[in-house]
Amino acid sequence: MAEISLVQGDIVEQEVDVVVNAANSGLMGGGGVDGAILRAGGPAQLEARRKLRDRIGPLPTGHAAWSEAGDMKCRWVVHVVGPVFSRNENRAPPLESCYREALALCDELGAKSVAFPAVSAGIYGWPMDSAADIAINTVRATTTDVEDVRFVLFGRAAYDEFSRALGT
Ligand code: AR6
Repeated sequence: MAEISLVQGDIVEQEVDVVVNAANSGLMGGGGVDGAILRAGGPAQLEARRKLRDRIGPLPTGHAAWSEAGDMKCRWVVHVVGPVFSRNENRAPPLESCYREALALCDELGAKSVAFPAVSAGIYGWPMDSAADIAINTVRATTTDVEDVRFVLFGRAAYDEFSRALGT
């Protein structure tokens, strides 16, 4: 079973096999964590993303796909597309699926360590307390060969919500 830990900081600085990106379906970059990961990965990651997109087309919400990381310290970036938060519709299932599919891809790649951001909890508007519960509960319930699962949170408030969800 994976050991889950929390870090307050910038996900692009993590020394892990895989960094998970909160992407959009187009896969070619955006704001938030996606922009930071693409800047850190440079032109080589942009090219890897272009090849991925040309091969698979738009990545649907709730799904994951990997590309090379370019100039980042990690070996691979696993892109997931979280759902936009809705008050009228329960979109927890696709958010859970982002974490499950990302871990399954890590297993295929043979990755032993992975850093996740709080998927959907920024531009996509998901309340941090609920995003944290879903992230932690889903990873706990997923069987994986990954040994080190790290949630990398931007800011104290996000860190505190994940800490509560983890029970630490
Ligand atoms: N390291 C760790 N966490 C970060 C970093 C970072 N460098 N930068 C932001 N966060 P978001 P989403 C936090 O908006 O809600 C993009 O345009 C941030 O504070 O990155 O899934 C994509 O292309 C928040 O807590 O992702 C999509 O269009 C969390 O990461 C859309 O945004 C996620 O915020 C995806 O929106």
